[in-house]
Amino acid sequence: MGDARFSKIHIDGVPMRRVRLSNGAHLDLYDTSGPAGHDLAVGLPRLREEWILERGDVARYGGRQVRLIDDGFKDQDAWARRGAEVFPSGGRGPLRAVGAPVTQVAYARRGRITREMEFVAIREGLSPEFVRDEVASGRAIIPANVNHPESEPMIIGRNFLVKINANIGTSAVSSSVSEEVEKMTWATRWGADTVMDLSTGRDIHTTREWIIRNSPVPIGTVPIYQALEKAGGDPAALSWELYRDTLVEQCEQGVDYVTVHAGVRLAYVPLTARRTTGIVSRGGSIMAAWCLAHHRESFLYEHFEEMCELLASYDVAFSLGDGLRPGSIADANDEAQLAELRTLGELTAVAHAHDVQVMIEGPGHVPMHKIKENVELQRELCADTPFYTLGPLVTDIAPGYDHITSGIGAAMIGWYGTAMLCYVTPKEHLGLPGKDDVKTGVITYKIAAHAADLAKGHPRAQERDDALSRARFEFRWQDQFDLSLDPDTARAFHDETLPAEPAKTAHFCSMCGPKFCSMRITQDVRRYAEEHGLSDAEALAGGMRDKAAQFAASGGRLYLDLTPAGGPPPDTTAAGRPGPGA
Ligand code: IRN
Ligand code: FE2
Repeated sequence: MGDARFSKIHIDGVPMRRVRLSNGAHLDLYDTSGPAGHDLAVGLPRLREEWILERGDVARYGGRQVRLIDDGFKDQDAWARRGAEVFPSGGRGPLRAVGAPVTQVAYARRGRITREMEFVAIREGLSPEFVRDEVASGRAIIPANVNHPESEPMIIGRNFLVKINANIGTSAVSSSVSEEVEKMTWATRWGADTVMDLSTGRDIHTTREWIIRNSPVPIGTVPIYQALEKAGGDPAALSWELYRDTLVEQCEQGVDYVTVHAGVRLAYVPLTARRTTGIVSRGGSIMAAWCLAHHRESFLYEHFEEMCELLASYDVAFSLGDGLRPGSIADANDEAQLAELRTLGELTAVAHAHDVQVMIEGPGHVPMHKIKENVELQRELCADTPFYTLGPLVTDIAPGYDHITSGIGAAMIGWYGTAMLCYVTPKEHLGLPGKDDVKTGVITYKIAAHAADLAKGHPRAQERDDALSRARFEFRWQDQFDLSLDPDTARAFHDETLPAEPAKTAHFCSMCGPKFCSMRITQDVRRYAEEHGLSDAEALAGGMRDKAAQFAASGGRLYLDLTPAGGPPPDTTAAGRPGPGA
């Protein structure tokens, strides 16, 4: 998309993608792709650094990053080694609060509008006061770790644009650091609002360092994954101390929000015994295994207040994990799921009391008729905090197509008020997503989120649809491509059948051919009406008669006016000509 019809512009410092239309107009679109053309080994410019420092409530200290970075870089390729000299943060120690919480919610509650809130207000087209009030109430969060100054502020809440998250990350059997950085960049290019690094296996710290330093969007993680690696892969060997150290390490590095499965309590584990698919959450199953092995209450639940104090001093947000989410249609909205949700409500109140930002994770696998109840219960039990759901998949019968089964649920749940949708790729349940899967997942979820924005009546959402509809009606093909979520695919599909440049201005495409284009006929009708002083209905009748006469005169042959270079279009049989064997 690097051509002249697109450009990155800044409105009061906020990046937008300007689409220049062929009729002289333009449309500015929300843009998640971040600054272009930087050196990966140096990282992105630190947009927020000054904002953070001028507040005067954080200080640098000797963190533990440098040593860990050295460990992690043992067998990376050359570009990675070069970066090791630069990272982390130019060798400086991480920032941490010197006293009171340095969270966006703490500022908002004191009535303060931060630079982050101003940025978000421009991005969303709303007033900074509204943004502040939503954050103060806990209805929205701005994930913004003081150690991730490279991020461009964004907001997650039911009264803002619906956001989407893309999961990436290495596993023990697949993928390298550079591949994951590329996936992150790729995901934000297509519109991911946040990215979660779910790396397991080797080099977790290093992978994350590269991702954070180059990410213009907030980064989320599930710290229990790294803690489990440190425990040698044995859940029973986990401890609060090991977990806490891992959490500190990630806060120092710049992780913006963390999934914490603190709602998986010992007493809830038996509730999953008769489920069709038991516990499907990775983090949930790790915690359940720990609780059972020690026959003790979850250390995440017991040490929750300590965790709040820690997160408050970096402004890391909680994403309270749904460790007991249903993993099948049969298990949707069952007692295990709802018991956990009630506990998440209780923990929300604790986090809010500590001025920590919170959102709540939700399912999973839920049939359409049980989706609404999920949103209503979450709102009621969790004080209207942002809901962040994984899909949900509305049926289990389509492995290989779970971006679609879940995209349906995502659109519905977004419409009911879910603030962020965690994407599902076609590889779900089958394997680790590659680059193509990441793009498919992101585009699918942009569709779901945008459909929800439209249904919720967001004026900016409608604007884009109207612009594209007009371009389609006026046969401005280039504009139609440029306004679409995936211009490359739209253009490629069009060009498959009509590749010639004149076809980009033609008043038809190969779907209907020149004579059967409804939009062209409508335009002809309007012109006919103007010329003959008729009403639209009269003109339509007249126009259709004329068309019928023309068609009959042509002997019923289509594509009279245009035979593209390289032979006739392949779908002429569809237009009534005899097919093979006829
Ligand atoms: C989102 C909503 N519910 C779950 N998610 C995401 O699932 C969560 O944010 C994380 O990215 C991913 C893996 O979570 P589990 O399987 O460890 O629960
Ligand atoms: Fe699943």
